[in-house]
Amino acid sequence: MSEEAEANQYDSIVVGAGFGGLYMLHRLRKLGQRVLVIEAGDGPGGTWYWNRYPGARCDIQSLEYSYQFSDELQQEWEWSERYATQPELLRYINHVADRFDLRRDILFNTRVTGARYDEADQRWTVTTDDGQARSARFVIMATGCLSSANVPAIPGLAGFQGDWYHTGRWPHEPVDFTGKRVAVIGTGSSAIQSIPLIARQASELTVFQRTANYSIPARNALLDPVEVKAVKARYPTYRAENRETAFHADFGYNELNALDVSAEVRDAEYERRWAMGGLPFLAAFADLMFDERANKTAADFIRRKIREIVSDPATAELLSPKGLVGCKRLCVDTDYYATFNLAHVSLVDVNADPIQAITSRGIRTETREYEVDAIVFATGFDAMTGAITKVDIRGRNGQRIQDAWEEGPKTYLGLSVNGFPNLFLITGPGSPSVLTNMLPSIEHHVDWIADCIEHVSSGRFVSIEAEADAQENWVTHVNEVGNTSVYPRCNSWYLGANIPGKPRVFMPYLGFPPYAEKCREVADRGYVGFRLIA
Ligand code: NA7
Repeated sequence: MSEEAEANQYDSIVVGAGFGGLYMLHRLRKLGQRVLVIEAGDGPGGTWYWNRYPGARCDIQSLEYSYQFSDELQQEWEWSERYATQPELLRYINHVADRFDLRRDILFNTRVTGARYDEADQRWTVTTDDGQARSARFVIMATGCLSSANVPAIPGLAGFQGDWYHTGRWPHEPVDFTGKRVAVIGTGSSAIQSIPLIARQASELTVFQRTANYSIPARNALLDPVEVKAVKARYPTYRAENRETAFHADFGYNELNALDVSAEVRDAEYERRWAMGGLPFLAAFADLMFDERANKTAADFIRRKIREIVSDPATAELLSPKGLVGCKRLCVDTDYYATFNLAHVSLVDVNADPIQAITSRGIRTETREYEVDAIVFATGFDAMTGAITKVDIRGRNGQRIQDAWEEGPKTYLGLSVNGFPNLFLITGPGSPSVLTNMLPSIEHHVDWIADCIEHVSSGRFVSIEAEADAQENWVTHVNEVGNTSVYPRCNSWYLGANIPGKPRVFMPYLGFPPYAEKCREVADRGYVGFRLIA
């Protein structure tokens, strides 16, 4: 083999240098592997590299949305706020990359375009947009659940004379909207975080809403050093306790059911959680995500709050979601609803007045044209599968992953796909991923994958892949469990409902902590449900 060909041979190639890819590299290096991480951006960070829109901030507390694999790291890093901003998260990720000397094995500014499994030599050939091909025994997709930006196909965008942005592909330089007329399309989490800040600069802000969303005040604040010290004094225990909860986070889960207590007790608990702020609102009662009548009590409470905050009754009504709370990802905001009390901010219901086209001057709905200087698409992502199916992945017999997933994603444990040997997914569809605090979920997967690769590489096996039966059973199980909850009853990105033509399948697995137990048991029993080829 020529020197050049040899240089392109790796034990593992990891796609993506976000939280998942960085920790995967760290773990695989410890196995003595030759690893390459390939990253499209010019720095590490994944989600937190791309989502630089105003107000971008994590909705999980920073003391928990951080790595726990190194106690030194979690002890030495000082978070400044309860919910970290995107710049602070990016600083943290860069610090991790430096502290563990990760950059030397990351190829930046390079996008993976294809990965083809060669059955003859049982290796993957990974191709990139620079025309290069590299070979690896294992490929790990650390591509993130919310990374394939969705810009809706509204006719006319190319002819728009102003500037346009997608929240998930925000420029690296700050964007100044001072004195500008701005349109925001979408009212999901990214919109809800950015709208109050855009409104501070824009001369006019028009928000185009398709579905109103529930949002809870963040109550963000500087972290209290006394609280930080208390958590750090028992950090590993704190983390272990949180791993015993469904969301893998310190939400103060209440074991009581909303329907088993009086309306007064219920409202007092909702008031308490509203004052506390953030996602723990949904942990107010144990039955909120499992019983529609219970869920309605929480939804009614939030709708009441919206009516109290928003002065114009018609706007308040429009901002009040009609469906269940939480079955679409709950949002966390700072002054979102109150922003609609500002005279220069208005709301357009695109259901009543659909967007027809983007013109050179703005947005044309059925009834009128809105002239604007800038359009912000806060229109979300092709979630959970988009970043994987964008890559031309071909497994055994040249089978394309797009074809294997034609009816929706099929995996075993969200980690492996039948027909795609030695390919692993970090927080893939069929795993708890987006229904949890992503950081512990990522670490759980990376640890499991690293142990599995160590097992396969111990010499006795050349490859591992999900068995077809185990995969079918897992997909059925994920759906059955999902159907015990209210999650599949909304048009959310959990179901792919936001992307025209995407099969409607509930993709994440509602299953921690038993899921972690299941993964452990599968490995302990010699990777039951996987086909290991010697
Ligand atoms: P989301 O939550 O998917 O929100 C996207 C928003 O854009 C949502 O309100 C959509 O309405 C709206 N949308 C999408 N396409 C259109 C079109 N064609 N016309 C009008 N409105 C549209 O993405 P985010 O980036 O806000 O948040 C993603 C996650 O990041 C979030 O859940 C947190 O976990 C962090 P729809 O609801 O589909 O009717």
